[in-house]
Amino acid sequence: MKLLTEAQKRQFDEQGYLFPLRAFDAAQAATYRERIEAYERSVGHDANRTLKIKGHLAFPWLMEIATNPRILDAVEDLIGPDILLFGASIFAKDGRDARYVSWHQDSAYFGLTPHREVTAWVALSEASAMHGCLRVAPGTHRGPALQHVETFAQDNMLAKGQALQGIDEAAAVEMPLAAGEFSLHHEQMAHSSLPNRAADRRIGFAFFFIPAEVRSVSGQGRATLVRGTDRFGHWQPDDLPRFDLDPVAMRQLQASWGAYKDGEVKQAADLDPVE
Ligand SMILES: O=C(O)CCC(=O)C(=O)O
Repeated sequence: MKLLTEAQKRQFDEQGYLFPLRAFDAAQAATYRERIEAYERSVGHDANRTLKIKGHLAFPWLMEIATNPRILDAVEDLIGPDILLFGASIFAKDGRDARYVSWHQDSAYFGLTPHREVTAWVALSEASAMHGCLRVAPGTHRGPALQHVETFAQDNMLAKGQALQGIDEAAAVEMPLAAGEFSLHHEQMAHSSLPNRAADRRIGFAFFFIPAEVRSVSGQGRATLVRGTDRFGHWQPDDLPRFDLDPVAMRQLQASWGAYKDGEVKQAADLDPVE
């Protein structure tokens, strides 16, 4: 084991989530936050509009977070040594912001098989219960693929406002994090978050990791080997940013976010079984 204890690994396997773990200190988190906010000032809109699905292709320093050794050590303890990063999305709520994230399973839209993806949600500012931190519904990671209603609700931060019905709110577990900490959740874990009732923003970046054996159900996707060896070749390499907002990498980012948001991406429960 590289970072986690046996008890932490067991907790993840049985419950589907783990927190809090530290990636970097609060000062480093503040530096990353400032870079996000400098980008928002320069483009004149909130980063949620653009840094989605392949958000890590916008800036080399986002790849620096994605390859943070503590994050990769924890991920390796859960999915093994050959790790690909296939995506990353920002989830930034303003202070006193009504926006929320409805209950959903990432596995419904990721199009991966088998379901071994793990998300590291990294806090770049404080994410307490008051700030609308991530919440999970323990045990839902064991499946099955649940049916989402696509609401496209205005304050819902998900692209399709996809929402699971009937999740037991009373059993939900909140995962508060300090700036620089991260949580881990399994791709089938139902998760959500409430509005931010605090004055400060709540900024998190979610990084999506898979073991190299996992493939996309919709042909050869693109991903970045961040540790170990890829002996399977299921993924073409991403166009990584050589510098901030590298146009080549940004083209890939925009194409994948556009295809996800506007395209006909179907949820798993609507597809024929592939396994
Ligand atoms: O940040 C949030 O509130 C939701 C994050 C999320 O849905 C995810 O990390 O998959």
